[in-house]
Amino acid sequence: MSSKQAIVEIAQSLGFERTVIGSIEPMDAERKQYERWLEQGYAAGMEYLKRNPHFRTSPQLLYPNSRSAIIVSVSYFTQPPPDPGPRFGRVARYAVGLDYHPVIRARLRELKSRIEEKLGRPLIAKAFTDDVALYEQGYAARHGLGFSGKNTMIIGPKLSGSYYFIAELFTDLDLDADEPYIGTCGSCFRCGDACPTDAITSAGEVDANLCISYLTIENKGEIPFRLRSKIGRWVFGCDICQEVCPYNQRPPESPWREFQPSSGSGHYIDLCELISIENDIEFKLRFGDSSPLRRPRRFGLLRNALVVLGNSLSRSELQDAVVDRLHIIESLQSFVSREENPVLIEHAIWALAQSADSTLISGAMLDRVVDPAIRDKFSEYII
Ligand code: B12
Ligand code: SF4
Ligand code: SF4
Repeated sequence: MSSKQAIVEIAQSLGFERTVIGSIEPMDAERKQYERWLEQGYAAGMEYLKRNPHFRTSPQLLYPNSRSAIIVSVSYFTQPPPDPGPRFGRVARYAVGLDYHPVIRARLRELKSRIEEKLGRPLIAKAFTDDVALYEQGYAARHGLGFSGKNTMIIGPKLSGSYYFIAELFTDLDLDADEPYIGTCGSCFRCGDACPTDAITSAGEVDANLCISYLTIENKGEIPFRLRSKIGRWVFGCDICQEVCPYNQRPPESPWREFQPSSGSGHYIDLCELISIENDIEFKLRFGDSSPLRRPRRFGLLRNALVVLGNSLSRSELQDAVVDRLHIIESLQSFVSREENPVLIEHAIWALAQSADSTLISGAMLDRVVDPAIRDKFSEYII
């Protein structure tokens, strides 16, 4: 058995679904693609992506001494339970369990030890996933992990779909690199048609300024008014462009306990409980060190929760769900009375304003909105 075949088998036994080998050649064509994306302003406020595209497409610079990389995928797919009701927000599948970064790095270290045992020699190797300056999707597509779909996800062969993470183990092994996998979306554009914010261009690019995943996770400021209703129930991330993809009709379930909803916050999170978190210390206690939901911090996660609660209040079917409606309204009103952050106060008043009932917002509440332009806008909602 060749070293490559042995590596693929060991990776599979650890739960990595697909394994390909990457070279350390510069990725010139991918750099052009990446720079074009940046030039169009699609990176939004993610400043780190704008620094040094040359480095992100130069695997040879990533880890000195490496001669190739073992590129792997692992599924994070789990099926959500039935919708528990309007005061709950939806969490994207990749985040329902534990933060994938340390989990995958630990498994890659295990992969390294097992390869060392098999080859009978120590490896010079380093594990990466997402946290490094590497254009991972370009790298994965270049070496056949899958093809780049119009939703920009790397879609694996044989209906394995796109619900998986990409990770790499750079090593000093001299292995033959794999060729690209040829796949196609054909004339399909379901993802673009289904995207609530039209973030996917017809050329198959994602404009992060419009993407719910960016708006709810990476965005450090307010959520623009015009996009709030389009966020729907998504309190953290978004899976719509993957849910509608025909390649994702029967995705393999995640093999790892760490990515199961029972290991983390789960598919739905109680938003009234979330907005009762009063400060950063309470937030840290609630989410600890291993939840992906801590990334936008208290400010970002509560901002998202307020938008989703507003969207729930605006839904006509909620007019019959009296208990939920009252609970949401009381939680929002109490939030406005005690919160200090002006941007969060504004989002909470916006949420109350989504209800058909104009008596919910008092003049005293409006006094808490610091921006006069926004205050004027809200005054339309009170009698
Ligand atoms: C920044 C980032 C984001 C941003 C921007 C997303 C984007 N599409 O660029 C935001 C916050 C929006 C985001 C969201 C998500 N992300 Co993200 N993200 C990244 C990150 C850090 C960099 C991505 C990047 O370089 N974008 C820049 C542009 C240039 O790349 P691009 O999307 O590939 O776009 C080009 C191609 O589509 C290209 N194209 C067209 N045809 C072809 C053909 C070929 C061969 C190639 C190579 C390209 C290509 O045209 C575009 C350029 O003009 C990577 C990790 C990493 N270090 O690389 C994870 C990563 C891409 N994200 C990931 C995930 C899981 C998600 C979400 C599903 C999470 C969620 N559920 O909310 C969503 C999906 C949204 C979407 N449809 O893209 C996974 C994707 C795994 C996979 N199977 O592909 C990655 C790889 C992390 C990981 N290690 O697993 N993400
Ligand atoms: S993640 Fe959601 S908002 Fe972003 S491109 Fe996909 S469907 Fe659109
Ligand atoms: S939904 Fe259609 S167009 Fe979009 S990625 Fe899947 S196959 Fe491609």
